[in-house]
Amino acid sequence: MSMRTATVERKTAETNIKLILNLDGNGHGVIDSGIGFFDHMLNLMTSHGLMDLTLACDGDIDVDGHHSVEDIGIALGDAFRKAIGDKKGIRRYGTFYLPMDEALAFVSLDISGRPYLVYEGGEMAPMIGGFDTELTEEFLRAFAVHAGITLHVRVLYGRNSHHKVEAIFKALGHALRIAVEDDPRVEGIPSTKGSL
Ligand SMILES: [Mn+2]
Repeated sequence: MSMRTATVERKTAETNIKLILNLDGNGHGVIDSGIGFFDHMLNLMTSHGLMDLTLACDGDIDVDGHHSVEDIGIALGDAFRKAIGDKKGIRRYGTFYLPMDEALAFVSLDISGRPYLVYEGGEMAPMIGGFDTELTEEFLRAFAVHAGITLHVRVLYGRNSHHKVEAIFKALGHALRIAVEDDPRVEGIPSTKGSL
């Protein structure tokens, strides 16, 4: 299988994003979203997902982080959908529980072509550094819709908001890695309908 890569450039009045994604990478991130904590999260997702991600976002963070985080979700979802291509030979499903100290996150996803997000993050502090915590859900929705995946995310328990969000992004990386993995026993597209 050749490297599954995609490049996305997306420019609006609110954000200017350049992104290169390689699903068959080694976990290398070169990430500048404009928001330090969000860089930390995207680096973790990249590292634990064993993808390579180069990302630069010049956004209107003088307003707040909303446009940048949501638009990065859109661009990353578009890149994922382009990179995964015809979905031949992949495992399709990925599920992972990830502990981060006292917090436990669960991510289960299906590279289905049917975008859906179920998000149960629970209560968190409103801000983590310069990151609005509620933008976690906005990122996940934008990513799921544009990637064309069914995505379920839940924080089962925990106390520290940094740990909870970190557990989500690490779990997402692992679940994506499992789902995109080449399975030599899968013949063609892994669906009895013959398409995803
Ligand atoms: Mn951390």
